[in-house]
Amino acid sequence: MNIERLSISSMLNVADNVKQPHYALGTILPSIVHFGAGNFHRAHQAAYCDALLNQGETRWGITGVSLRSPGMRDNLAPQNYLYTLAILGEKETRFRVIGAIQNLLVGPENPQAVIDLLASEPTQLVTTTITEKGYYLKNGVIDPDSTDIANDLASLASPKTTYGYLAAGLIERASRGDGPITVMCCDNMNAGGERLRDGVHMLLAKHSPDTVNWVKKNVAFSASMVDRVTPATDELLKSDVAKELGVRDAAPVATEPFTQWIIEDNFAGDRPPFDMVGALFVDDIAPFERVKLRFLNAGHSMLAALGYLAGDRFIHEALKRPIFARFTEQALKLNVMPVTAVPDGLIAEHYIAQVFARFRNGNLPYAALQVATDSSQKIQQRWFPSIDDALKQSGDTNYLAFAVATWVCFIHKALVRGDLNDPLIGEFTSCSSTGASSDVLAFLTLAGANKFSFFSHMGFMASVHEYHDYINDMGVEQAIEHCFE
Ligand code: CS2
Repeated sequence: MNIERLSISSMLNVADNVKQPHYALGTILPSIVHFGAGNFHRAHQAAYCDALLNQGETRWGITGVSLRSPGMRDNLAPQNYLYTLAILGEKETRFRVIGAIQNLLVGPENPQAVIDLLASEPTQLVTTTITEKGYYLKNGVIDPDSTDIANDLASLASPKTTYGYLAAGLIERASRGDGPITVMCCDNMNAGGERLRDGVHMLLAKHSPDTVNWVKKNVAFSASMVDRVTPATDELLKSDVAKELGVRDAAPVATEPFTQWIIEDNFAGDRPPFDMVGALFVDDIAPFERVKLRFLNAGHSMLAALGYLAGDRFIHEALKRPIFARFTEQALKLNVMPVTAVPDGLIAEHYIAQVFARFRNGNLPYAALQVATDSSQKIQQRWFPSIDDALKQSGDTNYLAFAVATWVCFIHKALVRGDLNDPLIGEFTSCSSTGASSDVLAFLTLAGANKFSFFSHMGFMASVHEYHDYINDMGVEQAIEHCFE
């Protein structure tokens, strides 16, 4: 397409009906450093920052850091880091140009630049969307044997992990005597702030025990609950954006109208006034994280496995099958709800209904395989704690047992078809059998189930095996019909 590329200079040509930054592009102070500037971050946190900048809060620009690939930087640098957010509602689509990202660093190209930035006085807040696998957890704790963690334990000269960059940056910040700073998790994690703190302390103990006290006094490790369904970008989006804006964008993002950000009010550096633009500061983040993971993300992962087994490409397609919609809703209402404390004022049934309405948005197709990416890391937070709680309280766990069985079948089928995208793909490949029941134990062990009590609960595991066999014998829809209808 022979049209101009989106950039500060071509902004003048962007169609008037597209919402654009009101602030002077190029004059923003980036006091936030963000690890993992992928689509989710660009649709969520960067949109909040953009709204703040529009209100005149011109300190809260972002410098992004990519830990591996230069792809996003290569797409955005020629555009002065501007990009389009396409907000796709069921009936209406809106476009908005976001200018909150000021720069994007690629860690491996110049690790010292990232370390210096973390140490520099104007940096007040560091945030992360590095996905579950970026925390290197094995059975709930940071795995010192993973190659990347071992690299950072050996030396912080060229860190491979976010923990490594943070530790190196904080050592430098402490030695310069620069001020306090907040590190905040924006991933779908339980107690994400504590995990970041643990990783940093593990590396400090090795490399700079003297810095530990400074960190205890000057760094807040905080967490937040982030929510906005944001699929991967496809070519159709790029051409829709070009038509609408009249300029070309190599990296637009599509997202839904809904957005939510609940932030643990635990800051050491200056606190960006995100509450001015719709975020909520709370003292206790745990119930919010729990609700999101156990209902929204848990339901997503169920629909992804069910849909994949039935041949659906997208979540909204899986939800069009009444049997899957009913199954997932019952799983959340009958198995998860009774054992999940929700924040004051939230009604779980309403929350679930809203989640389903969002998932049904066919204008924003979300691939089942995207949700199923890294599922071995996801289900240990999304499903396993609910199962243990339900067993402890003698609650119903049949739907969750069936969900676990569908996941085992999903891994097997995705392996065979070459569709599996998971950090443990090598391990899954070497222990996979021919779809037999032994997969159940082997796969669940890889997903960290042995740390949970359900794994040694004979009744629960017998159900998983039984459901697994039904699914293999009769297909997933008939198996649900046979077992639950
Ligand atoms: C999804 C989430 O891909 C996934 O695993 O469950 O990314 C989900 O879309 C977001 O958490 C919504 O906020």
